[in-house]
Amino acid sequence: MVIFLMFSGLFATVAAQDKIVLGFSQVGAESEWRTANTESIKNAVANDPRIELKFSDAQQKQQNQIKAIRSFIAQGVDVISFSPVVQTGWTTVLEEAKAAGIPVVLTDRKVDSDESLYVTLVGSDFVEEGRKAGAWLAQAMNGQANIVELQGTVGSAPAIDRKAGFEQIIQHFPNLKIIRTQSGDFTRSKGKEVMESFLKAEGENIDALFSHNDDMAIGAIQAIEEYGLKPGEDIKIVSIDGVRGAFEAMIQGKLNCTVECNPLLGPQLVEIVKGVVDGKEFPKYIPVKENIYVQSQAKEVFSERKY
Ligand code: GZL
Repeated sequence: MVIFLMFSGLFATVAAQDKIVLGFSQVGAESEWRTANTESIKNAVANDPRIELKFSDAQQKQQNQIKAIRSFIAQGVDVISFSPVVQTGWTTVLEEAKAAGIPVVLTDRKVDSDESLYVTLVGSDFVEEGRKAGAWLAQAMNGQANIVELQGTVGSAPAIDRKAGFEQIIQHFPNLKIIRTQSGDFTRSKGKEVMESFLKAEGENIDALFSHNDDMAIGAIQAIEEYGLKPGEDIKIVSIDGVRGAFEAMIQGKLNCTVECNPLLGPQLVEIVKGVVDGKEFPKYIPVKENIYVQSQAKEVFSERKY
């Protein structure tokens, strides 16, 4: 009997040590992309008996993410992970996590803090996404267009880097000009509102729209139609994410191109978290594989899309 108790105690100890509590702070629920990203993370954790998830939605506010990370530290979770809503302002809380001996894994977006404060970042190359969008538009417009730009959340890595990548390409075409640019905060409603102001100011002078995500592009499509122009024809549109709504808009001929930004990071994150606990080494950046899709492909690809 004593031996059995010893073994069951030993087993329980091993089992307890094996359990991993992961604290995850998500940006919010601002877009189809974010919804798919959250679903991917929750599903991957649900399918792994080793991991218990503590999930927090920051409603796109940095102070809420910092509060959640501090709460995870106080609870003594095993690993902290988050998608930073903006690039700056994380060093203090990351130093607190380090002092508490809790490893941090970044997903989706980078931070400006020293890379010694986190294990790795798993996410997309936003500069490359911007370059792909610029290259497609330059070719589609034969190097000549007045472009309006809907930027993502001010200060966020995707907004900063997608703009940089897009401009790296169009700077080579003197007749490709960004005539208006403003943030639509990655949401459909704000994208529509800003596009309405662009149309009021520039009207038929606009040849093309570059939107940092599909949700703002879908909002802009509504504004263009309400203004009396044909989106995808009078105004060519290229955006980023590759969400279901973008494929539906391409099938309707209202969007011309979407650059994929893969939100399905859940399985990769789960493997990284287990690896971190098990003492594995990781590179500071783990890229995600992505494509680009144009209108002519939309119908055949749509049924295979996973988000
Ligand atoms: C990109 C991600 C961006 C998406 C938007 O990895 O951070 O945030 O492009 C989302 O749709 O809101």
